[in-house]
Amino acid sequence: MNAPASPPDLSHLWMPFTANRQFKSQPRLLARAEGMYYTSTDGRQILDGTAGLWCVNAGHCRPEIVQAIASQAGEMDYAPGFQLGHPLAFEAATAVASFMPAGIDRVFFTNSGSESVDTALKIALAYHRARGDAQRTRLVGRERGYHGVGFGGISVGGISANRKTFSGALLPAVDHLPHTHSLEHNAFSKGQPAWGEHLADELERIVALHDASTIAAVIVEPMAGSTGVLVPPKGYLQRLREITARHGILLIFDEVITAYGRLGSPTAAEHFGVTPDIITMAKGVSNAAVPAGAVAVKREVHDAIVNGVQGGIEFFHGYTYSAHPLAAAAILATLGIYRRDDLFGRARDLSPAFEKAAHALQGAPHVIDVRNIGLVAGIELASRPDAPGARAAEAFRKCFDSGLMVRYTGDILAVSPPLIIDEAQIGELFEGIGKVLKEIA
Ligand code: PXG
Ligand code: PLP
Repeated sequence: MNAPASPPDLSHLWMPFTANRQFKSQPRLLARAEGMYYTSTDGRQILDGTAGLWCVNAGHCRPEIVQAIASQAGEMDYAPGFQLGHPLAFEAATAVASFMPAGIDRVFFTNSGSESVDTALKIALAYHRARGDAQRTRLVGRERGYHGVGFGGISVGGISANRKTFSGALLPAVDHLPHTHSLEHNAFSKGQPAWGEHLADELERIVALHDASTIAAVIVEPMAGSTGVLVPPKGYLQRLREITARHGILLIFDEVITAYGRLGSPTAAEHFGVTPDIITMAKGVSNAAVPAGAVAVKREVHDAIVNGVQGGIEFFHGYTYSAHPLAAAAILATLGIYRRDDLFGRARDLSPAFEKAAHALQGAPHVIDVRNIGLVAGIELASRPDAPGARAAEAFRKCFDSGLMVRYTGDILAVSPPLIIDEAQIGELFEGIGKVLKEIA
């Protein structure tokens, strides 16, 4: 299909997380996608360096996924998920469980990462209540954490821009761990940085302040993606696990970005060898072909809630579209591709070349840090003195104009391509970024 002759009316759509007025004065519109590439409405090929928004892990428009969605849409478009079921929903849950660490095999479906986070926080509260620990209501998040945009997610999240407008309405009992980012100690680390394990001990201070008996859960991204690729220091997640377990606090890994191969393993939990109690996911679970998310829960946590009541509904929570048939079909087709093509193994095999190409940017203009793990890299730029974020924004626009899609947050560029990328494309991506960095002031 060719690009429409005249551009659409841009005025009605209120765009998410976008500078609307600026965008509409200079729109960048995408028309098609296949494999590693987008095509813009002006007919340019753009190498997808970000898997869309960290979600198209198997590459774009995979025929098996397209076919699964299309045939399901013709067979049964929708089925209520409350008090009724459909076989694909159960099959999709079984498939999701097969990618999770042993024992984390009860699955609740949502439509997004934000919904997965709110669902996980509610499960944590319900778990303690079911066990007679109803006073455990406090939640602990982390600075620079991103857990989506629901009220639960922004409450435990640690991004001030996402919180300040809504600060009067955030959840009342929330604390935050310090973030683990330190250029002073860890600049240009490859993989997990050496410094920062002790930052997990801050949890002990929070426990000492409030008493463990009031704390329900700790939620962290095992690798914080959104706020600029913050790789966990060596030993840090292990220490968080040890402290939470000792105090009966649930540990939630928000794996919306990390699940399904980003680090070269099915989950970050498996990658780091740390097993939480609850894992949230979205994005890669359906290759983003249909909006979908899920929460995978340790069997004991599920059983405490589901076996903890006499009769009737055990957990008062759910979405109209939980396990939507099109989502279930997309999930099954996607997970089938991951397994058949061993895409996580591919990501693991490519990660040394990816690391090398990323770190070749050390010494490029403006670059003050490069960090990486699996198939994700963060390239931090020095900020312009009077305009934080402006340099990365310009780099993003220039990359797009030169046929490369990257992400930026603040003055950090993030690269997280589909796992089907090849070595030549990895070279193209980082060399292209290097070229753009030379062109901007
Ligand atoms: N948790 C984590 C860890 C995420 O990364 C969400 C929750 C929310 O998911 P939904 O599906 O509600 O958006 C996310 C989403 C970026 C970017 O450029 C990151 C996300 C979304 C959009 C852009 O860093 N992460
Ligand atoms: N608002 C109203 C008025 C509704 O009736 C519903 C669902 O029935 C919702 C919100 C929640 O929508 P969803 O289940 O898609 O999250």
